[in-house]
Amino acid sequence: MRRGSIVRILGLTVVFAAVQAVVAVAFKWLPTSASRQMDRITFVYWFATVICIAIFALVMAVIVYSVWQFRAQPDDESDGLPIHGHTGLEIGWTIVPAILVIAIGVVSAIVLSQNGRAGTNPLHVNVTAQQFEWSFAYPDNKNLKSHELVLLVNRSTRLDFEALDVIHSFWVPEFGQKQDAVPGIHTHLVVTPTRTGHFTLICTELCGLGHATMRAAVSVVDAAGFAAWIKKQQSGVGSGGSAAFVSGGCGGCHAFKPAGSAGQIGPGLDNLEADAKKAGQPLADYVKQAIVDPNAYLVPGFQKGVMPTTFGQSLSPQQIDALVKYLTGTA
Ligand code: HEC
Ligand SMILES: [Cu+2]
Repeated sequence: MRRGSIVRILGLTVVFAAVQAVVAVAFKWLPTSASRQMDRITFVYWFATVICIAIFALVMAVIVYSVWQFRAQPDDESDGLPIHGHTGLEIGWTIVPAILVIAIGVVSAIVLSQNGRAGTNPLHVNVTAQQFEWSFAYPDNKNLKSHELVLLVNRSTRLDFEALDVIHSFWVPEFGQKQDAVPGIHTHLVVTPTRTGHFTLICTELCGLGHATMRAAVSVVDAAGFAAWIKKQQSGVGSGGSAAFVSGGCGGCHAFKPAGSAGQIGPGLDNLEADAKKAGQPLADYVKQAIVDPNAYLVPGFQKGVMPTTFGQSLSPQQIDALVKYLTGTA
């Protein structure tokens, strides 16, 4: 009888574990990893998941078996047996979970410490977060500035964060990690991309009205691609309007044919004349105001406070004039 019970409980355990294993494997719960750090985190997930599946299946099997096997008959009004516990069982269900939880803790601590290591020669990128855009500076490459995060495949990168206004948070789902950018505090994160491709950086800390639009393109490239990108960026940095359009990150939010950009967060900039007319302003004044004081006039259908209000300071007067000429087609 006792042996029969154990066999039945084990049988139920196997069935429950199989159902859970199917649920765990059949769905794509996480994005496909693109960093060494996420590979390690994924290992921790599976390590903990396998343990959880086993324990949950066993507990469910014991409960279901007991409910079914030891239920009272309809006319049975008698008391249950006076049982005072089972010391062996209690020691067992204390020690086994303790060992498992400690194991998960140790594995997690090892992964956390490995993920924090940048190695001896990381690429450095300074990340600036502000309402509502990301910008990146490359101190190893003459402090080159960009609104696209370009990383090298298989090269560890140390990202150092700075926030200019409120708390933002860096998250590229395929990299598997999140890191807050907090005003007044220096935070950092190590990323070692493992495959080339295009990803999206998402702000994952509710930071204001434009939070949902606070995204940036991330590209992982090989060494040749990186060198070519650096060269192209450095040659593009001048005082021209097209260069200011790139360095200002305007294309991330605006579609503008001459720049080949396709951003969808702000209005398209190919028909500014009509908008200036609607606002009742001369074209050049209208465009200049839209850049230095975006909230002064809102394009119908768009919200206040999404376009950064800092361009009046971050761009030089020459750059702003060049931008206005570029956007109005009078360059
Ligand atoms: C984070 C997204 C974002 C960025 C970056 C951004 N803008 Fe905007 N922009 C908007 C939004 C949203 C609007 C519409 C709301 C408004 O009028 O302020 C807008 C409006 C405009 C307008 C008025 C458009 C029209 O149809 O009348 C101009 C011109 C403009 N932006 C130029 C620029 C330039 C130049 C840059 C780069 C220096 C830039 N923007 C960067 C989001 C952005
Ligand atoms: Cu944000």
